[in-house]
Amino acid sequence: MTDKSDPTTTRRGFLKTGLAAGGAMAAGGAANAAGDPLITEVQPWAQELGDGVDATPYGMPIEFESDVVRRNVEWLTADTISSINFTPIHALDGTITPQGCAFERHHSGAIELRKEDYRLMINGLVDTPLIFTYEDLERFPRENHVYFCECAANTGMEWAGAQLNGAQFTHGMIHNMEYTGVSLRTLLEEAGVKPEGKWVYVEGADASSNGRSIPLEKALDDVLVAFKANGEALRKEHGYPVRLVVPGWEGNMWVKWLRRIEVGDQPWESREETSKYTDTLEDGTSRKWTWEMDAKSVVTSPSPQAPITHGKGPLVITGLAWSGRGAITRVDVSVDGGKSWKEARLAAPGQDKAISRFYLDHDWDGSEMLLQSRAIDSTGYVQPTKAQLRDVRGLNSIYHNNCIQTWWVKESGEAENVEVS
Ligand SMILES: Nc1nc2c(c(=O)[nH]1)N[C@H]1C(S)=C(S)[C@@H](COP(=O)(O)O)O[C@H]1N2
Ligand SMILES: [Mo]
Repeated sequence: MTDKSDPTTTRRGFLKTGLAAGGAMAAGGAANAAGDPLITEVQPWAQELGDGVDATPYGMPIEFESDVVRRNVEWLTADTISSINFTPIHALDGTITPQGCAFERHHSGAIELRKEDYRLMINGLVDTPLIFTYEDLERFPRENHVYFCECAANTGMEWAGAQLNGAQFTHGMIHNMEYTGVSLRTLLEEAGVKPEGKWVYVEGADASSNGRSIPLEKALDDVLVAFKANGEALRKEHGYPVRLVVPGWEGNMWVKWLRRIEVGDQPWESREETSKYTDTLEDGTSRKWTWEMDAKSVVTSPSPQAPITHGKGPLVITGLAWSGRGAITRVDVSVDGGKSWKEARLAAPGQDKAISRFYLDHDWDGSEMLLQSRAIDSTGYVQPTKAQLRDVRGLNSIYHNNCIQTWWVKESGEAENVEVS
């Protein structure tokens, strides 16, 4: 990429020139092999010894990655206890979210609950009410599954117009982890659900209790009582020692510090499913029981927090796509605000109710772009534009905003959150 004015530069040509210039790619064209001290001089890290194996019994990210952290937006909530922070999706790649930077949403703060003090009760319309200790749960057949968890309020601040400047803030109320646990079906079968049993009520051990009604059909389908995430114990903030995993359904139902499951014959109409987590429409009425998270996607890079810094030529456009109704089958990317679309490359075949990573290997001509992505899932559903969503839902909603996101990428490579109508 020595000749930045040549618009015909192909990827292969680019790589060849890069090598010929002796590593000019990384140094932005300033260095060459002969004069680059990083190559010609023995560096400090090669003149001394590194850390011993006892330096970090549990490893933390290297200091140079210290900006890849959860962030909160102060004015969103009255305090940081009943609040939310956001996953730095603009800086991650692949699909698995490390627990240490996976968004947190608490209604009464993250509590500390020892395994020894943990109890899970199943009561209500069952043959035998049961109480499990943590050790009891470990003796049931175990399963492993990767699922995304998205707060229903993700992207909720964008209904009226483009507001928060960064994918972390517009789309970061999501994480995707591999869970280990026992299927809820197994535990319900152990207790024996009575024929009148049609719903379960799940609640947490924290002060908020965060109780929700789940139809029995879902409870017997793919819901997990999980105690590990990404191979290790759940972090305190994600519900240690045990949380509920409700694949494809809104994050609020994924009860953390799970303490009780009651079987009943009708829904409980709790706070979290009446005054909260319902969707107010244009005429003032509200939709309820909107559990499933519809197909959605976002370009994570380039984006406002991940500008293009390397000039025109080869550019990796990447992002995330997911659907609570199945697997992602296709993602399209537009660089012209939705006038034309190109099919992106999925890094792996879409998995049921899990995040997919997509890439578009693009040759950027250096002109401004209106960058969008559009997800399509295994039901054939196509992610809607903001206008299409507003037509159906109006402007009163907070939850379940799954519209197409637009980043205005400028000639400088900087990007801004904008709306295309
Ligand atoms: N017990 C309990 N469970 C809870 C909550 C809570 O405040 N208490 N918050 C819910 C909400 S609204 C969401 S979006 C998810 C977030 O899970 P996370 O904090 O692991 O990201 O947990 C859900 N489970
Ligand atoms: Mo949530």
